[in-house]
Amino acid sequence: DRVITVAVAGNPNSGKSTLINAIAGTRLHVGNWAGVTVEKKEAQLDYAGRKIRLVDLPGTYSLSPYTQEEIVARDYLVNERPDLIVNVVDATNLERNLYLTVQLLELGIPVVMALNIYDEAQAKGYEIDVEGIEKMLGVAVVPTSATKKTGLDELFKSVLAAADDLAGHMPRKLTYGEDIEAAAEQVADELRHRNLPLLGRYPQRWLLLKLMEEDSHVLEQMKLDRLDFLDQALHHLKKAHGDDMESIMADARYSLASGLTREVLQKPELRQTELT
Ligand code: GDP
Ligand code: K
Repeated sequence: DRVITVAVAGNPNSGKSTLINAIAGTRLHVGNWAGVTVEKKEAQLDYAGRKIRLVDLPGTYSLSPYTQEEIVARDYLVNERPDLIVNVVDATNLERNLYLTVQLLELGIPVVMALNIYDEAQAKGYEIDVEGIEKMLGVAVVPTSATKKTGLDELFKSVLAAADDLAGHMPRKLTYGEDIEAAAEQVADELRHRNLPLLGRYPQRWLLLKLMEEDSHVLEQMKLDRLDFLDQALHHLKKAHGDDMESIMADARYSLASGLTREVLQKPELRQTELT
């Protein structure tokens, strides 16, 4: 029987460790990621007669190429291509957590969201439109509480359902605004005309967005020192926004994350102080 590889990704303090411990317990193996002092936790699980390999990625806020944790997480996702990603999201910090979610969706790998710390969100009176998140992102969303061990069965059911139909669980392609998408088209066009090394090796949308960001790590790996075509395609965008590409792309992702949060999260009204 095929082993389903599931990468677990999330922000620091999303409860990822607690969740993985609750799921895997003593079957967890702890080591290090190759070449770095970042802890690697893995577990082989049997669930409903299926074999699942869980790989815990370092907690990160982003998939930029700056911290060791970010590099480990993104290299794993891009190079190893797990069957799916469980994205652990802190339901009490939806907007910030969705910034990473947006980046995970760029990879074109099916995502199941564990909407964790859901108990606390409920205690705070937050109303979260779970189905709304599912519809807008094209991912399955399961409310969980890692500390109370609730929602874990449902999470695994969703993981297996996605594993059985990976193609049917591809996330929605999020668009980043007209001018960015137009420039992306231009870059994509240029790429098609060039026989670049490693072009076929990366997820295409992810690669395109990383090139747009002028991501140093990707440019280096692709041995792209001649960036004239990127410069041309991005010149207007940079001028119009008065910013560098990295900030422009980060803003686009933040505005997606905050727009989504506005749609799906209702916090209780702050009570007006009664003056009578
Ligand atoms: P990590 O950094 O993502 O691995 O987060 P941890 O697993 O260390 O959890 C961070 C904090 O959140 C700890 O104090 C946990 O006890 C708490 N926590 C984790 N999951 C939940 C949850 O589902 N509900 C509540 N209320 N607290 C949680
Ligand atoms: K922690």
